[in-house]
Amino acid sequence: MTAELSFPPGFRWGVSTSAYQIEGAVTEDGRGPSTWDTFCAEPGRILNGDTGAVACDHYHRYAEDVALMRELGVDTYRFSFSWPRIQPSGSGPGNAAGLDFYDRLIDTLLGAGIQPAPTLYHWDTPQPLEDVGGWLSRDITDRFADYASLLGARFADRVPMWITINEPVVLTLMGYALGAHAPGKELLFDALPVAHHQLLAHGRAVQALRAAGASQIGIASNHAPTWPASDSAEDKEAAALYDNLVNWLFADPILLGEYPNGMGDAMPGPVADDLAIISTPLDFFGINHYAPVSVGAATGQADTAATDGVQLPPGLPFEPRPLTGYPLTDFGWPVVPDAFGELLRTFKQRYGDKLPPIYITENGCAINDEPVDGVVSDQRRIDYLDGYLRSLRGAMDDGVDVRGYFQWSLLDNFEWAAGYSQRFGLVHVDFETQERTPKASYHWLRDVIAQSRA
Ligand code: GBH
Repeated sequence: MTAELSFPPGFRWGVSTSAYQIEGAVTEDGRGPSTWDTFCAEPGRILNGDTGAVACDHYHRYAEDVALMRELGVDTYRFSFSWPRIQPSGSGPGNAAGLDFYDRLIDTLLGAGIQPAPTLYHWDTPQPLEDVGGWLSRDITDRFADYASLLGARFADRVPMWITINEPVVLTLMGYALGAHAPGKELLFDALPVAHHQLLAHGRAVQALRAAGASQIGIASNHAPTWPASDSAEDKEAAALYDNLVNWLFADPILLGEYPNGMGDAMPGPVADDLAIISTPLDFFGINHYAPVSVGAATGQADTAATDGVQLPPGLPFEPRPLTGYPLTDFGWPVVPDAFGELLRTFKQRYGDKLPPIYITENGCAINDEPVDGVVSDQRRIDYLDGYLRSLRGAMDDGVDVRGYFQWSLLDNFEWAAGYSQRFGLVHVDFETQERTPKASYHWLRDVIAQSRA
């Protein structure tokens, strides 16, 4: 079966993680508090009261984890810098011990022949910045530009690929509009400035990194093909609005220099000047993709799988509906390989020659199989990856320029509001003992990568 999964020479294979989800060591070596430490401490926020305080203890076990990557055969590792480890108060000079950790990690990766591809920000804001307004305040864009300069100055000589921000849509919706992620605000449409400030921070970080000598700079943006629940005009209109809010509100400003459908009017300005910065050309566009979503006009029967269990407030002009007829992952997300190719073709169609090369910066699924006699037989993850990789390959045959695929995730880890209940890893982690057990899907992907290089 895997023989047909052939990819062009030079196609990059990677795995992705993020700091708060794997590192642990949240009070060590001068790390400051983050919004996620705060959020996890609030009763009822995270399933089972889980926190990222220990997570995969990657802060101490990074060498073992890099060895697992090397054995898997990936050439790229996407991780994130913990902002509160580097600037504990959110501004000022770098914390030496925090920077040293990333020196060790980066040097270990390079020694193993693996290209580091760090993300500057994967949702863990230094708490002192949140205390003065967080992403609702324009000031954070200055702080983020300084943070990017600091990282560029320190690491540009050894880091060949950079990602500014992970999924600005999820921070906006889950963090500030619906309150399911840190910082837990429920502002609904008043959260829109959070989108604009992240986009502006992204553009300023691209410029700061380039000024520091970095090259190969992009973003990791989450996208879901949005399908009208029916052919009715009401459902189509609701789906189009949702599509603009979750997909194009974030990609259009970056790739076209404009907001979709006049949505810029809702943004804090000077919007036109900001858009010139936001659309600073990128070396690549990173797409995170998991599943499509079906959307219809509001009827009060919203499906909460599409909002990761969050009940949408009444009064919204749209609602996600169950997408029936597909297998579900253990998180309840539908498995629809064809939607991946559709998404990539949509990007090519929408942006044409304004679209830089694409990297898939995340794709994967929660399949919660446990070890039996030391073996994790996660055949459903293999089926998911096989289907999605073939769909991706088909889009490449249709002319979409995809340069690499980074699977989410190397390890089972802290899955945000779901705590440790959802396992996305190719490697099983026993969170009592920290024992790592490569799953069947790890061995399967290792073979796919090896064959694609043969
Ligand atoms: C990513 O978020 C995150 O970057 C990463 O930290 C996280 O661990 C990983 O994914 C797994 O969750 O419409 O049925 O697809 C992805 C966030 C996932 C949010 C899909 C919306 C919709 C469910 N998105 N989710 S569905």
